[in-house]
Amino acid sequence: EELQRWILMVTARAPTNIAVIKYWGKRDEKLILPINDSISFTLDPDHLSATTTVAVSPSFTSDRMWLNGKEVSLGGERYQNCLREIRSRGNDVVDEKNGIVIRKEDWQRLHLHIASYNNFPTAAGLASSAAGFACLVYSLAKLMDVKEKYQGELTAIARRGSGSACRSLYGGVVKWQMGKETDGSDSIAVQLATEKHWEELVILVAVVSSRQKETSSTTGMSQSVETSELLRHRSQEVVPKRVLQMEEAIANRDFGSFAKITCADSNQFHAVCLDTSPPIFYMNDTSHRIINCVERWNRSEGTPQVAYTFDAGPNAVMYAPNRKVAGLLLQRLLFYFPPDSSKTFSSYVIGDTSILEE
Ligand code: 2P0
Repeated sequence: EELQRWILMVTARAPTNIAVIKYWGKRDEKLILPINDSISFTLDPDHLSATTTVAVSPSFTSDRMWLNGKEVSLGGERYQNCLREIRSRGNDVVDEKNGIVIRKEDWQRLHLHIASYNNFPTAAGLASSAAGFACLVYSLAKLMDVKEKYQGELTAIARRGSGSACRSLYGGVVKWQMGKETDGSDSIAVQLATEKHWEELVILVAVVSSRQKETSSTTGMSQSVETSELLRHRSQEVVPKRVLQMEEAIANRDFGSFAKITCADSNQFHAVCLDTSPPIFYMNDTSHRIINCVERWNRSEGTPQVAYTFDAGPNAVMYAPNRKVAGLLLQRLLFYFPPDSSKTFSSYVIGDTSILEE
């Protein structure tokens, strides 16, 4: 009995990622298999990341999870799929110093406690599921000493939590290849370039509204697949070519091409949302003003200075080629959205990531 009073834990951190070629639409909703490839940049873990501690102990009587200090249900199918897939791959874990011996088959009966925190407000409408599920899968894999049988196996498990989560298991530039198998074994993320590849690039996040979005990504993309003809054209004709162009632009650090493709892909994604029945509106007036501001600046310079991209919400993410241009961008944003306006727009800069808050 005395020997059973132990707890073993692992803590890990995973950042969120921002897609420049968007994932929108599933061909298999249960396995979370997409209808096109997507490409994203994983952010620096100091900002917009999830930190998760997973613990196992013979004294735990059920699997439990706390998110930002509040207990949440693990009953959902996505959590259950991730837990089951990781558990079935668990290995023997022996901690001789503390006399802990866990056999691989024990993972099926031992219970887990999971505590996860986001270092950014969940309510800010910035993707938290990507960082959250990537971090959960990674920390559980460490705890249970899971070894990948093939490169990217863990990304395929994170994908079962949330599609975009598979891209957060790697840093730098990551491609989620849609794959062609029906079991999803080849629908994995691959790293296209490390974080060292394009170090001068600055990513700026402007929080336009912290209101929760009305249509979840999961629901929205399902409605788009059902009703949008533009999405069929996008996934079959546009994205395959765009992915190749984007890979080339990134490999060459060609900011002009990168910016053009990034903006075009964001705009087509939001056009697909409008083409959905009933239409989905993720951007608001402020989002549109930011697009205008960037487009006018880019046009006046004759070559793209910055790129913008918007996900399933009104917040803007902007890419600048270096700190100097990022500074000029921030100046422009502060001019158009002054901090002392009646809306008490305030700004704070956290390293390379600046957040404008309404
Ligand atoms: C992306 N988004 O590529 C796109 C762009 C939103 C717009 O991935 O149903 O939360 O969990 O697979 O991953 C958001 O979708 O959806 C997303 P599920 P997810 O980043």
